[in-house]
Amino acid sequence: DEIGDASKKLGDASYNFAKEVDWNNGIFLQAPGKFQPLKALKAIDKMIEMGAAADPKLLKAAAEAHHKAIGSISGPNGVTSRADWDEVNAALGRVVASVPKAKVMAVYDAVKDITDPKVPAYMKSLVNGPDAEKAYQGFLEFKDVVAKNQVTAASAPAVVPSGDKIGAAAKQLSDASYPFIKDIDWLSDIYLKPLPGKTAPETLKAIDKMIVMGAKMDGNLLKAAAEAHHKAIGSVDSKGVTSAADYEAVNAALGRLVASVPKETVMDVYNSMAKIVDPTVTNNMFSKVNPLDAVAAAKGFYTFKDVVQASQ
Ligand code: DGD
Ligand code: CLA
Ligand code: PID
Ligand code: PID
Ligand code: PID
Ligand code: PID
Ligand code: PID
Repeated sequence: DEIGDASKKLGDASYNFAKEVDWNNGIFLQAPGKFQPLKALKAIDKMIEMGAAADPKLLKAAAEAHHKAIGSISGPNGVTSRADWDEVNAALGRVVASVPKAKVMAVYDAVKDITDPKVPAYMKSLVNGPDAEKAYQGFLEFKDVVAKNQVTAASAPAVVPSGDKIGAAAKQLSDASYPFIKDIDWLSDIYLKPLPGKTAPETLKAIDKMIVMGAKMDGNLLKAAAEAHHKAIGSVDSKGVTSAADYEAVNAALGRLVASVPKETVMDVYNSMAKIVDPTVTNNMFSKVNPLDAVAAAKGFYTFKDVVQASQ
């Protein structure tokens, strides 16, 4: 396709730049300016809306391309192979082309809103400047090909299941865990801190397992889960807490999503996360909430998972 061809030209223009970026740099975990969690949540919300509008088949292909690219990483900077770099660009270009332009620009504008204007120049100062300029020029040409192939209407909204066992179990889980949800400090910057003692390549292994799980998920249920999160973000209070009803809808959507992949795929995520999440992290989280609320939530979760497993 045209986007695939254009990705080769983009690769010619940008792979030198890709090799110069230190992909393992901890700086990418930082907020790109002043820490403004509620504004950042708005930017994430725009990404969720874009993801929900995208063609599920193309999202799946993009997840697969990222998984493959993680497999060909080499060198201290963590760069993928030239061929996989091109494949990721092509896959993302196709995702972008599957949503209306306004949804893409809404992400751009919302991210711009939380990004200090000095960030781009600082990023450029870390690489060879002319290579960054060449890559940007290549991106501008690529985007014209994407725009030419872009849809004008979003894909149809998800079909949301109802009257199922997971929906009923989600009500129980949500009633049991909403007090815990209200105890959590959602506006803290602790969630942007690196995991103690873990390097980027170690963390990437766990992310890779999530990508693999995402690629196996039912596309309609993934879209439904994204829509449920978008709705939930719409009802957050000044502390970032969503309504009880929207919280329940998120749990139901995520339970159905988990049930759409094999148990081993879910356990691969859990086991790889358990390798990088030290008990000091979970204990620290626990120390900041009402312990009775956390235990009630945990009981709710371990009951819920049996219902999910039964539909898996
Ligand atoms: C937890 C899990 C929450 C941990 C929160 C921190 C996670 C941070 C994730 C880092 C993100 C990095 C990626 C994002 C970066 C993006 C960058 C671009 O507190 C365990 C041990 C292992 C815990 C770590 C693994 C967590 C994996 C969770 C899935 C990951 C999801 C993905 C996250 C990121 C992205 C999302 C999109 O399981 O877990 C607490 C448990 O810890 C406590 O241990 C459990 C035992 O495992 C279990 O066997 C049992 O003993 C239980 O139960 C206690 O404790 C007992 C009874 O058996 C129950 O019936 C019940 O009564 C209970 O007691 C009541 O207390
Ligand atoms: Mg989510 C999970 C935040 C958007 C899909 N997501 C999580 C949690 C965290 C979170 C609360 C990971 C850390 C953790 O396990 O804490 N997501 C979060 C935010 C946003 C977002 C802030 C922003 C909008 N997510 C989002 C989108 C999608 C997903 C758009 C795609 C549709 N997310 C997704 C999945 C999963 C998460 C598939 C998870 O599996 C993971 C999770 O919750 O695992 C348990 C602990 C969890 C909580 C504090 C909230 C859940 C409360 C449960 C139901 C009860 C509590 C049990 C116990 C006390 C602690 C967990 C024990 C553990 C062993 C399971
Ligand atoms: C400017 C000035 C003009 C010239 C110009 C110009 C530049 C405009 C630009 C630009 C626009 C632009 C847009 C970009 C957009 C990037 C979008 C990224 C989206 C990320 C998402 C992430 C996600 C996911 C995912 C799917 C999940 C949801 C999420 C489901 C269903 C200024 C040059 C024209 C770069 C969507 C993918 C996992 C949230 O106009 O004179 O330069 O860049 O998890 O969805 O699960
Ligand atoms: C524009 C203007 C509108 C019209 C429009 C428009 C276009 C927007 C577009 C577009 C946005 C867009 C985005 C693209 C992004 C590509 C990103 C590629 C990333 C590749 C990576 C590869 C890798 C790895 C990996 C992880 C490793 C690092 C690496 C570590 C720690 C402008 C059309 C709407 C194409 C990250 C995955 C292995 C490097 O909005 O008027 O056209 O395209 O090895 O991580 O090692
Ligand atoms: C233990 C001991 C026993 C008792 C027990 C026990 C507990 C086991 C547990 C547990 C397992 C477990 C699993 C959990 C899994 C969570 C998985 C989360 C996945 C997140 C993903 C994120 C993503 C995306 C997304 C889609 C994108 C890709 C991504 C596309 C196509 C220890 C109780 C049995 C919690 C997949 C969603 C946006 C990466 O066994 O005695 O306690 O928890 O962006 O894909 O866009
Ligand atoms: C298990 C054991 C295997 C069998 C198995 C199994 C099950 C795994 C499961 C499962 C995993 C799982 C995960 C679920 C996670 C639910 C997470 C809910 C999160 C809700 C949120 C709501 C909100 C918001 C929001 C953003 C705001 C904060 C809030 C800010 C900054 C165990 C079956 C494989 C259900 C986060 C979105 C508005 C609170 O593996 O043997 O069954 O379920 O307002 O953010 O304000
Ligand atoms: C213990 C012992 C067992 C019993 C048990 C137990 C307790 C475990 C616990 C607990 C685990 C736990 C985990 C919690 C996790 C919360 C995760 C929240 C994530 C929030 C995010 C918010 C955000 C944003 C956002 C984008 C911004 C950055 C952020 C930028 C650029 C010990 C009870 C099981 C509470 C990710 C989205 C706005 C950070 O296990 O016997 O009690 O709690 O602002 O992006 O700014």
